[in-house]
Amino acid sequence: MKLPQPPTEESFPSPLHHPRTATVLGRWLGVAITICFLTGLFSHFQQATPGWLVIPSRPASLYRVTQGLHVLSGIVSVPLLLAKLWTVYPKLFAKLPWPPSRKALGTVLERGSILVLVSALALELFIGFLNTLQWYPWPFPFKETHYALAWIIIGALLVHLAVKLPLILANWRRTPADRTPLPHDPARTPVPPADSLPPAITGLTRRGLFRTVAGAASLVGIASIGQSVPAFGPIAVLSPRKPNIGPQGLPVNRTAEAAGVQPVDATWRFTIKAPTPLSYSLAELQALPQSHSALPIACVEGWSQGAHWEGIRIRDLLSLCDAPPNSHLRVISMEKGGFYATTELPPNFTQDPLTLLALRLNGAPLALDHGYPARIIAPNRPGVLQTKWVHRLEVLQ
Ligand SMILES: Nc1nc2c(c(=O)[nH]1)N[C@H]1C(S)=C(S)[C@@H](COP(=O)(O)O)O[C@H]1N2
Ligand SMILES: [Mo]
Repeated sequence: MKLPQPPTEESFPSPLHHPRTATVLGRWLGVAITICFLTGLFSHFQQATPGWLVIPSRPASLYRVTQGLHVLSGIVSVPLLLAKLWTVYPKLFAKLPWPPSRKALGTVLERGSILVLVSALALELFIGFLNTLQWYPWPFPFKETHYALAWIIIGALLVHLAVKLPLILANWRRTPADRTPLPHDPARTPVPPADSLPPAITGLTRRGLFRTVAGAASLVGIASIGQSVPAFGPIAVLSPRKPNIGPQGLPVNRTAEAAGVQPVDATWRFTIKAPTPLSYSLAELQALPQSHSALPIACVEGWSQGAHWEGIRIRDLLSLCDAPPNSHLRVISMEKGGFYATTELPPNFTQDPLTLLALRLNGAPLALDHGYPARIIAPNRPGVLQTKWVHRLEVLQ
């Protein structure tokens, strides 16, 4: 009895497995990954700013755009990656050159780099998407892992591009074959018995496949973009937070209850550690000159929403306590523990006139879940650094 043979590369005769398809889909995936990587780096540097880097406080909505693009390009990469993998998976069954030679070594290294690329990318997109759902079913820290994987992906991608460059260049341009349904590659199709039907003609052209994949990518994009573009909010089935749903028309990432913060009473004081230390009651803060800022909350998880804030300019507070306007500030929340209980405001954020110790949001005192009695709101910053329930500032230099 003859045992069934394992498939070989030739067992997958669809012409859609052609390097031209892989080149086009790879290009799209490459663009999405590059956007995702660069916007991700920006977000990383916002949260861990290296000494040599000064992050500007303007344009005020820059982070809203970059982080919206980060999550969008990541989500769109999922169907692109699946399509790309489908196009090239017959390669998994290609025979290794035997006996071992230098060429075989090259092939092994090339496949190793693809294995690293695909597994790192799949894991990156998976944990990134779960993070937008605030779901962390793994024992490792999300942020550090997400960041390390990004570099592994970029390294493996560069190796992959270098190895495939001749093939990519040879298939870069559109050809008439993109538009015609091609018969299965006769070289790859097993010779049929004489009395059988002729080899099947596949119905889908390459262009048809490209349109299908572009359609799928657009669909997941449109189903998630509503978390930062309010007009698409009602159809944002892939995003857990809708921009205008929440107290005072603004979503809440962490409620006061979850953060263990209690409502304050009349004994509450707001203090500043500075050359001239200051201490205010809430009524005294309310009696200081108030300024307005229209600024978005742009969460690292992708949702964002514009809002109208009212409060005291940080640089006004700095002049009241005799600190220079470009002081570096530590912001301390009443929240105990947690990653965002204390944050830092670098000089160009403290001196920006839009940066406020906000007391009011959209025409009313801050809701407890939005940081009552006082919070930081600054332009071009990730939501995680817009500290809520602030009760103390410390001038660092
Ligand atoms: N003290 C404190 N401030 C915080 C947080 C927190 O967990 N604790 N969450 C941050 C995050 S992740 C975001 S996106 C914004 C959300 O602000 P909002 O709940 O007012 O929309 O608050 C930020 N400020
Ligand atoms: Mo956030």
